[in-house]
Amino acid sequence: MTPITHNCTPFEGQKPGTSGLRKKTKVFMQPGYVECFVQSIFNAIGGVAGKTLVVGGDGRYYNAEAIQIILRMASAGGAKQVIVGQGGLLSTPAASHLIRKRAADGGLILSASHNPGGIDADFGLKYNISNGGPAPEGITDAIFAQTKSLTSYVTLEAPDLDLATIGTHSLGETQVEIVDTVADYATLMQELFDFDAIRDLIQSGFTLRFDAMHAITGPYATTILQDMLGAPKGTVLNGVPSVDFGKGHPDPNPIWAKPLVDMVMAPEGPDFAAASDGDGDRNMILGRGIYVTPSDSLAVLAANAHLAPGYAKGIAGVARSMPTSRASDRVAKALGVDSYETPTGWKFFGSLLDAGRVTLCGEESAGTGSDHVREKDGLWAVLLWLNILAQRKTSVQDILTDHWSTYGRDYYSRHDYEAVDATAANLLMADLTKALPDLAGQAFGPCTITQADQFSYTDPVDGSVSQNQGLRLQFRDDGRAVLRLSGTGTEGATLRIYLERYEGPNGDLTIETQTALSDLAQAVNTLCDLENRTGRSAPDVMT
Ligand code: VG1
Ligand code: CO
Repeated sequence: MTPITHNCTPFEGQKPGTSGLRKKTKVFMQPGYVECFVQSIFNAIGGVAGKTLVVGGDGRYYNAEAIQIILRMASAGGAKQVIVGQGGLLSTPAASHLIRKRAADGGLILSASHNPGGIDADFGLKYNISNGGPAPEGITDAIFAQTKSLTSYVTLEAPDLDLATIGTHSLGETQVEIVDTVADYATLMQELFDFDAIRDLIQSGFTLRFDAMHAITGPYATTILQDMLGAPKGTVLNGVPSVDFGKGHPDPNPIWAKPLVDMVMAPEGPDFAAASDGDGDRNMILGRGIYVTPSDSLAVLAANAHLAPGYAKGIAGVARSMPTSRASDRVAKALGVDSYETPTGWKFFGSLLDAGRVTLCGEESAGTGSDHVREKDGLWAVLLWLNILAQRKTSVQDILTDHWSTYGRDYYSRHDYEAVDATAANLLMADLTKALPDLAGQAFGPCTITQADQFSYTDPVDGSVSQNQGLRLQFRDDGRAVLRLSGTGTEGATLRIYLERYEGPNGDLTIETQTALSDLAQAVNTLCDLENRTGRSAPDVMT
């Protein structure tokens, strides 16, 4: 099989966002589109000759076709080996683990994560580096530069490979190994957590549900929770992945996973419930009668991680994205370990994890993870929660109540305005940026701004600088609002407004969240003239 060079003209807009390139599926299906982006990745990393790559995705529409394109191009580029999940399926954390375990040079992950799937929905592709984590900005910038000047790509003429059967194939000079989707990941989880204790907890009558939302965690959760930990059949809901996620929106939050939330809020609901997203890196944690806001989940996990064998020696530090609440900082301070504030997106945690500065990382968007891989990891978070519950022998509600009475409570919510007119959203951000220097001292009802700035980040390990990472408004009495535009959407602009307010251990810890934040929300609405500018009277999603 001789590699064939095809001339091409660059596609516009192949710019990786918060987590890779995400577009409408039909955009990816244009002839040459995947090829041009993959060639740009290969060029940006100095080619793939002699390299080993991991390839897999969340199984959404076009997953299988895109993988065949990648395999042919990897072979044409001289790759030594490509390791592929059976059926082309790998969750994002499992792909990260496989890259590390097999000492691969990198990997390509096919997913648009929490975005819906299907021919009329979204598709995505991203490159991860040899540490198993998303490519840092230096590399994504180089990829984007390549996409703009690309003149040709190289591929093979070869039939599709059978991805369904475990084993090794030859494609040209390249060895393609099809591996079990779940096995290596399940083994890693077994090493980190006390499976016996969790099994005993479940045996004792503790009830749980896990909603895989018709996405990639179905097979992982079924193997781990039901087969290995003995949870009864029916524990995993929507456990068979489908190309359009059962026409749902695989985003584990109170809006899109409402049936699960309703179940757990009922008096006879399960003791514990959780859900994950399209590619398996997010988690939502619920206990009977309580939704655990992701920022609190990170803080609780940091305070209790030592109860799991994998973290028994304690944690080195905690990192959170800037819009994530400061709850985890309070735990880090009490533990006497470092805390870090990074821009949004898991790619910013990699250098801290590699340097051993932090053990746990988290984002308000339902992302939590540790140094076991270099991606956030939904099922990992679920298992760490279960391990903690097995040791503490108490309810999720009690763990939170206890946590707040020790550290105080960071009331927190994110308000999303989705698919807003992009020009209007950009103008809103530009105007607010211009106004920043004059905001300190301005009052909106009971809320007075004390400080306003734009977040820019200098990576403490490699010194790289990332500007324009969100607008921060600090309020009197320890309130905070952050505004930024999403980098994962595929339609118009999504405006995210993050609201939080701290209440000390002796304050009122039982206010309903939206009520606790209503003055702040109103202040931001007035300051930004939200209703006029977005054309919306309320957010589309409140987490
Ligand atoms: C969102 C979240 C961010 C997360 C990213 C990828 O990005 O806010 O915290 O890292 O999605 O997660 P943005 O730019 O839309 O705010 V996933 O599970 O979609 O890979
Ligand atoms: Co995801």
